Amino acid sequence: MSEATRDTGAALARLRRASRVLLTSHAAPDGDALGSELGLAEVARALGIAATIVNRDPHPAPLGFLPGLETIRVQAELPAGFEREFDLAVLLECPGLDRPGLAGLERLPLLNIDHHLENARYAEVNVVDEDAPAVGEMVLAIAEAAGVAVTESMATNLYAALVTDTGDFRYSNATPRAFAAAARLVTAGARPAEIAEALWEHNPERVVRLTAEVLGTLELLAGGRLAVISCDRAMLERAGARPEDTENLINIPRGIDGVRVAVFFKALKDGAVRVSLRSRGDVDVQGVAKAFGGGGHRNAAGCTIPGTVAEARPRLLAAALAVVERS
Ligand SMILES: [Mn+2]
Repeated sequence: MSEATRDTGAALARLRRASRVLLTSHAAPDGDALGSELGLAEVARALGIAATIVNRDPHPAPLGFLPGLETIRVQAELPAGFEREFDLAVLLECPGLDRPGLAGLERLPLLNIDHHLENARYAEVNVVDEDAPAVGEMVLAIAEAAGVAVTESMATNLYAALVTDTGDFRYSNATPRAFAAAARLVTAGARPAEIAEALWEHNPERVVRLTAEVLGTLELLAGGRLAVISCDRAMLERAGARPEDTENLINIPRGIDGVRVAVFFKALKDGAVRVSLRSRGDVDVQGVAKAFGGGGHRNAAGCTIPGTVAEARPRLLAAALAVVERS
Protein backbone atom coordinates (compact mmCIF):
# COMPACT_ATOMS: atom_id res chain seq x y z
CA MET A 1 0.00 0.00 0.00
CA SER A 2 1.41 3.39 -1.02
CA GLU A 3 0.82 6.82 0.40
CA ALA A 4 -2.23 8.82 -0.57
CA THR A 5 -2.80 12.52 -0.97
CA ARG A 6 -5.99 14.57 -1.17
CA ASP A 7 -4.28 17.01 -3.51
CA THR A 8 -5.80 16.80 -6.98
CA GLY A 9 -2.70 18.69 -8.16
CA ALA A 10 -0.80 15.40 -7.75
CA ALA A 11 -3.23 13.74 -10.17
CA LEU A 12 -2.74 16.54 -12.68
CA ALA A 13 1.05 16.35 -12.36
CA ARG A 14 1.04 12.59 -13.01
CA LEU A 15 -1.40 12.95 -15.89
CA ARG A 16 0.82 15.57 -17.53
CA ARG A 17 3.74 13.09 -17.58
CA ALA A 18 1.70 10.68 -19.72
CA SER A 19 0.94 10.85 -23.42
CA ARG A 20 -1.56 7.99 -24.00
CA VAL A 21 -3.85 7.20 -21.09
CA LEU A 22 -6.35 4.45 -20.52
CA LEU A 23 -9.23 5.46 -18.25
CA THR A 24 -11.48 3.02 -16.47
CA SER A 25 -13.81 2.72 -13.51
CA HIS A 26 -15.63 0.04 -11.57
CA ALA A 27 -17.66 -2.77 -13.11
CA ALA A 28 -21.38 -1.95 -13.35
CA PRO A 29 -20.56 1.76 -13.76
CA ASP A 30 -22.81 4.40 -12.20
CA GLY A 31 -23.19 8.11 -12.86
CA ASP A 32 -20.05 9.10 -10.96
CA ALA A 33 -17.98 6.43 -12.71
CA LEU A 34 -19.09 7.38 -16.22
CA GLY A 35 -19.31 11.13 -15.70
CA SER A 36 -15.82 11.23 -14.17
CA GLU A 37 -14.31 9.13 -16.95
CA LEU A 38 -15.86 11.22 -19.71
CA GLY A 39 -14.96 14.46 -17.96
CA LEU A 40 -11.34 13.47 -17.33
CA ALA A 41 -10.93 12.11 -20.88
CA GLU A 42 -11.90 15.55 -22.15
CA VAL A 43 -9.47 17.26 -19.75
CA ALA A 44 -6.67 14.93 -20.92
CA ARG A 45 -7.38 15.62 -24.59
CA ALA A 46 -7.39 19.37 -23.92
CA LEU A 47 -3.89 18.88 -22.50
CA GLY A 48 -2.79 17.08 -25.68
CA ILE A 49 -2.93 13.63 -24.07
CA ALA A 50 -4.65 10.81 -25.99
CA ALA A 51 -7.38 9.24 -23.81
CA THR A 52 -9.30 5.99 -24.25
CA ILE A 53 -12.01 4.81 -21.86
CA VAL A 54 -12.40 1.05 -21.40
CA ASN A 55 -15.17 -0.36 -19.19
CA ARG A 56 -16.12 -3.96 -18.61
CA ASP A 57 -19.85 -3.29 -18.38
CA PRO A 58 -22.34 -1.14 -20.31
CA HIS A 59 -24.01 1.96 -18.90
CA PRO A 60 -27.43 1.90 -17.19
CA ALA A 61 -30.14 3.14 -19.58
CA PRO A 62 -30.90 6.44 -17.73
CA LEU A 63 -27.29 7.54 -18.30
CA GLY A 64 -27.56 7.15 -22.07
CA PHE A 65 -27.60 10.94 -22.55
CA LEU A 66 -24.05 11.53 -21.27
CA PRO A 67 -22.09 13.29 -24.01
CA GLY A 68 -19.33 11.11 -25.48
CA LEU A 69 -20.72 7.84 -24.12
CA GLU A 70 -20.39 6.28 -27.60
CA THR A 71 -16.60 6.67 -27.38
CA ILE A 72 -16.36 4.27 -24.42
CA ARG A 73 -15.06 0.82 -25.31
CA VAL A 74 -17.12 -1.77 -23.46
CA GLN A 75 -15.21 -5.04 -23.42
CA ALA A 76 -14.50 -7.93 -21.07
CA GLU A 77 -10.73 -7.64 -21.46
CA LEU A 78 -8.17 -4.91 -22.00
CA PRO A 79 -7.33 -4.46 -25.70
CA ALA A 80 -4.49 -6.64 -27.04
CA GLY A 81 -1.13 -4.89 -26.73
CA PHE A 82 -2.45 -2.38 -24.19
CA GLU A 83 0.93 -2.32 -22.42
CA ARG A 84 2.43 -0.68 -25.51
CA GLU A 85 -0.63 1.33 -26.52
CA PHE A 86 -0.87 3.21 -23.20
CA ASP A 87 1.65 4.72 -20.79
CA LEU A 88 -0.74 5.29 -17.84
CA ALA A 89 -3.98 3.79 -16.54
CA VAL A 90 -6.28 6.06 -14.53
CA LEU A 91 -8.74 4.33 -12.23
CA LEU A 92 -11.64 6.53 -11.21
CA GLU A 93 -13.93 5.68 -8.27
CA CYS A 94 -12.20 2.35 -7.64
CA PRO A 95 -11.36 1.50 -4.01
CA GLY A 96 -9.46 -1.60 -5.19
CA LEU A 97 -7.53 -2.62 -8.29
CA ASP A 98 -9.97 -5.49 -8.81
CA ARG A 99 -13.00 -3.21 -9.11
CA PRO A 100 -12.84 -2.57 -12.88
CA GLY A 101 -12.96 -6.33 -13.50
CA LEU A 102 -10.26 -5.97 -16.17
CA ALA A 103 -7.26 -8.26 -15.72
CA GLY A 104 -3.74 -6.93 -16.27
CA LEU A 105 -4.17 -3.25 -15.30
CA GLU A 106 -1.24 -3.57 -12.89
CA ARG A 107 1.06 -3.92 -15.92
CA LEU A 108 0.65 -0.17 -16.52
CA PRO A 109 1.70 2.68 -14.22
CA LEU A 110 -1.45 3.54 -12.24
CA LEU A 111 -3.14 6.74 -11.11
CA ASN A 112 -5.93 6.22 -8.56
CA ILE A 113 -8.54 8.97 -8.11
CA ASP A 114 -11.24 8.08 -5.60
CA HIS A 115 -13.36 9.15 -2.62
CA HIS A 116 -14.15 5.80 -0.95
CA LEU A 117 -13.28 5.32 2.72
CA GLU A 118 -11.58 1.96 2.25
CA ASN A 119 -9.44 2.80 -0.81
CA ALA A 120 -6.49 0.39 -0.89
CA ARG A 121 -3.95 2.91 -2.27
CA TYR A 122 -2.84 0.43 -4.92
CA ALA A 123 -1.38 2.91 -7.45
CA GLU A 124 1.85 4.79 -8.08
CA VAL A 125 -0.08 7.99 -7.33
CA ASN A 126 -3.14 7.77 -5.07
CA VAL A 127 -5.40 10.80 -4.84
CA VAL A 128 -8.08 9.86 -2.33
CA ASP A 129 -10.39 12.43 -0.79
CA GLU A 130 -13.12 10.94 1.39
CA ASP A 131 -14.73 14.35 1.73
CA ALA A 132 -15.23 14.77 -2.02
CA PRO A 133 -18.98 14.54 -2.71
CA ALA A 134 -18.24 12.70 -5.96
CA VAL A 135 -15.15 11.79 -7.95
CA GLY A 136 -16.63 14.09 -10.59
CA GLU A 137 -16.00 16.98 -8.21
CA MET A 138 -12.32 15.96 -7.99
CA VAL A 139 -12.15 15.86 -11.80
CA LEU A 140 -13.58 19.39 -11.91
CA ALA A 141 -10.79 20.50 -9.55
CA ILE A 142 -8.24 18.88 -11.89
CA ALA A 143 -9.69 20.69 -14.91
CA GLU A 144 -9.60 23.99 -13.03
CA ALA A 145 -6.04 23.46 -11.81
CA ALA A 146 -5.00 22.60 -15.37
CA GLY A 147 -6.56 25.81 -16.64
CA VAL A 148 -8.63 23.76 -19.08
CA ALA A 149 -11.88 25.41 -20.19
CA VAL A 150 -14.84 23.52 -18.72
CA THR A 151 -16.93 22.84 -21.82
CA GLU A 152 -20.66 22.21 -21.85
CA SER A 153 -20.13 18.48 -22.39
CA MET A 154 -17.59 18.30 -19.56
CA ALA A 155 -19.94 20.24 -17.28
CA THR A 156 -22.85 17.94 -18.17
CA ASN A 157 -20.84 14.80 -17.41
CA LEU A 158 -19.43 16.11 -14.14
CA TYR A 159 -22.79 17.51 -13.01
CA ALA A 160 -24.35 14.10 -13.75
CA ALA A 161 -21.64 12.51 -11.58
CA LEU A 162 -22.39 14.92 -8.75
CA VAL A 163 -26.17 14.73 -8.93
CA THR A 164 -26.27 10.92 -9.01
CA ASP A 165 -23.70 10.40 -6.22
CA THR A 166 -25.48 12.87 -3.93
CA GLY A 167 -28.93 11.42 -4.72
CA ASP A 168 -30.12 14.70 -6.25
CA PHE A 169 -28.34 16.59 -3.45
CA ARG A 170 -30.36 14.70 -0.81
CA TYR A 171 -27.63 12.56 0.83
CA SER A 172 -25.19 13.54 3.56
CA ASN A 173 -22.50 14.22 0.94
CA ALA A 174 -24.59 17.15 -0.38
CA THR A 175 -22.15 19.49 1.37
CA PRO A 176 -21.30 23.13 0.67
CA ARG A 177 -18.50 21.71 -1.47
CA ALA A 178 -21.03 19.77 -3.58
CA PHE A 179 -23.19 22.84 -4.12
CA ALA A 180 -20.15 24.98 -4.90
CA ALA A 181 -19.10 22.51 -7.60
CA ALA A 182 -22.67 22.40 -8.93
CA ALA A 183 -22.71 26.19 -9.20
CA ARG A 184 -19.48 26.16 -11.20
CA LEU A 185 -20.76 23.39 -13.47
CA VAL A 186 -24.10 25.10 -14.11
CA THR A 187 -22.21 28.31 -14.88
CA ALA A 188 -20.11 26.31 -17.36
CA GLY A 189 -23.21 25.06 -19.19
CA ALA A 190 -24.67 22.04 -17.33
CA ARG A 191 -28.49 22.20 -17.46
CA PRO A 192 -29.97 20.80 -14.22
CA ALA A 193 -33.59 20.59 -15.43
CA GLU A 194 -32.67 18.78 -18.65
CA ILE A 195 -30.26 16.44 -16.86
CA ALA A 196 -32.88 15.60 -14.21
CA GLU A 197 -35.42 14.86 -16.93
CA ALA A 198 -32.96 12.71 -18.85
CA LEU A 199 -32.06 10.79 -15.69
CA TRP A 200 -35.50 10.16 -14.25
CA GLU A 201 -38.17 10.56 -16.95
CA HIS A 202 -37.02 8.19 -19.69
CA ASN A 203 -37.22 4.77 -18.05
CA PRO A 204 -37.50 1.93 -20.53
CA GLU A 205 -40.64 -0.17 -19.97
CA ARG A 206 -38.49 -3.16 -18.97
CA VAL A 207 -37.09 -1.21 -16.01
CA VAL A 208 -40.59 -0.51 -14.68
CA ARG A 209 -41.59 -4.18 -15.17
CA LEU A 210 -38.41 -5.26 -13.36
CA THR A 211 -39.24 -2.84 -10.54
CA ALA A 212 -42.61 -4.59 -10.11
CA GLU A 213 -40.90 -8.01 -10.03
CA VAL A 214 -38.30 -6.95 -7.47
CA LEU A 215 -40.71 -5.06 -5.21
CA GLY A 216 -42.81 -8.23 -5.10
CA THR A 217 -40.02 -9.73 -2.97
CA LEU A 218 -40.13 -6.96 -0.34
CA GLU A 219 -39.81 -8.10 3.26
CA LEU A 220 -39.70 -5.95 6.38
CA LEU A 221 -37.75 -7.29 9.33
CA ALA A 222 -36.74 -6.01 12.77
CA GLY A 223 -40.09 -4.37 13.37
CA GLY A 224 -40.00 -2.56 10.03
CA ARG A 225 -36.50 -1.14 10.44
CA LEU A 226 -34.79 -3.49 7.95
CA ALA A 227 -36.13 -3.80 4.39
CA VAL A 228 -34.99 -6.57 2.05
CA ILE A 229 -35.53 -7.04 -1.68
CA SER A 230 -33.94 -9.43 -4.14
CA CYS A 231 -33.58 -10.08 -7.85
CA ASP A 232 -32.86 -13.42 -9.48
CA ARG A 233 -32.12 -14.29 -13.10
CA ALA A 234 -35.74 -15.40 -13.74
CA MET A 235 -37.04 -11.93 -12.81
CA LEU A 236 -34.65 -10.31 -15.28
CA GLU A 237 -35.85 -12.71 -17.98
CA ARG A 238 -39.57 -12.16 -17.30
CA ALA A 239 -39.12 -8.38 -17.45
CA GLY A 240 -36.84 -8.58 -20.49
CA ALA A 241 -34.39 -6.60 -18.37
CA ARG A 242 -30.61 -6.39 -18.18
CA PRO A 243 -28.37 -6.64 -15.11
CA GLU A 244 -27.65 -2.88 -15.17
CA ASP A 245 -31.41 -2.16 -14.99
CA THR A 246 -31.43 -2.77 -11.23
CA GLU A 247 -29.56 0.50 -10.59
CA ASN A 248 -31.50 2.66 -8.07
CA LEU A 249 -34.08 -0.03 -7.08
CA ILE A 250 -32.56 -0.13 -3.60
CA ASN A 251 -33.73 3.43 -2.97
CA ILE A 252 -37.39 2.37 -2.96
CA PRO A 253 -37.26 0.17 0.18
CA ARG A 254 -34.87 2.69 1.75
CA GLY A 255 -37.66 5.25 1.43
CA ILE A 256 -40.23 3.28 3.43
CA ASP A 257 -41.28 5.05 6.62
CA GLY A 258 -39.37 3.61 9.58
CA VAL A 259 -36.75 1.75 7.55
CA ARG A 260 -33.20 2.33 8.80
CA VAL A 261 -31.37 -0.11 6.52
CA ALA A 262 -32.30 -1.51 3.10
CA VAL A 263 -30.61 -4.53 1.56
CA PHE A 264 -30.78 -5.67 -2.06
CA PHE A 265 -29.60 -9.14 -3.10
CA LYS A 266 -28.93 -9.60 -6.79
CA ALA A 267 -27.97 -12.96 -8.26
CA LEU A 268 -25.13 -12.54 -10.76
CA LYS A 269 -24.57 -14.65 -13.86
CA ASP A 270 -21.37 -16.17 -12.51
CA GLY A 271 -23.03 -17.65 -9.43
CA ALA A 272 -22.14 -14.83 -7.03
CA VAL A 273 -24.45 -12.38 -5.27
CA ARG A 274 -24.13 -8.62 -5.43
CA VAL A 275 -25.38 -7.01 -2.21
CA SER A 276 -26.28 -3.33 -2.08
CA LEU A 277 -26.84 -1.64 1.28
CA ARG A 278 -28.43 1.72 2.03
CA SER A 279 -29.04 3.34 5.38
CA ARG A 280 -30.38 6.50 6.86
CA GLY A 281 -28.78 9.11 9.08
CA ASP A 282 -26.17 7.82 11.48
CA VAL A 283 -26.69 4.15 10.64
CA ASP A 284 -23.44 2.93 9.12
CA VAL A 285 -23.60 0.13 6.53
CA GLN A 286 -20.05 0.57 5.25
CA GLY A 287 -18.77 -1.75 7.99
CA VAL A 288 -21.26 -4.46 7.00
CA ALA A 289 -20.08 -4.37 3.39
CA LYS A 290 -16.45 -4.31 4.51
CA ALA A 291 -16.92 -7.43 6.63
CA PHE A 292 -17.85 -9.24 3.40
CA GLY A 293 -14.95 -7.88 1.35
CA GLY A 294 -16.74 -4.83 -0.03
CA GLY A 295 -17.03 -1.22 1.00
CA GLY A 296 -18.51 2.15 0.16
CA HIS A 297 -19.75 5.01 2.26
CA ARG A 298 -21.66 5.31 5.56
CA ASN A 299 -25.11 5.40 3.92
CA ALA A 300 -24.38 3.49 0.69
CA ALA A 301 -22.19 0.42 0.43
CA GLY A 302 -21.96 -2.92 -1.33
CA CYS A 303 -20.16 -6.23 -1.56
CA THR A 304 -20.07 -9.35 -3.71
CA ILE A 305 -20.46 -12.73 -2.01
CA PRO A 306 -19.80 -16.09 -3.69
CA GLY A 307 -22.72 -18.51 -3.80
CA THR A 308 -26.48 -18.20 -4.11
CA VAL A 309 -28.81 -15.62 -2.57
CA ALA A 310 -30.13 -18.32 -0.22
CA GLU A 311 -26.58 -18.95 0.99
CA ALA A 312 -25.52 -15.29 1.28
CA ARG A 313 -28.71 -14.02 2.88
CA PRO A 314 -28.60 -15.36 6.47
CA ARG A 315 -25.02 -14.20 7.11
CA LEU A 316 -25.48 -10.81 5.53
CA LEU A 317 -28.81 -10.14 7.23
CA ALA A 318 -27.37 -11.11 10.62
CA ALA A 319 -24.72 -8.41 10.17
CA ALA A 320 -27.28 -5.88 8.94
CA LEU A 321 -29.60 -6.67 11.85
CA ALA A 322 -26.79 -6.08 14.31
CA VAL A 323 -26.30 -2.59 12.86
CA VAL A 324 -30.05 -1.88 12.97
CA GLU A 325 -30.26 -3.06 16.59
CA ARG A 326 -27.44 -0.72 17.59
CA SER A 327 -29.10 2.27 15.92
MN1 LIG B 1 -18.71 8.14 -6.29
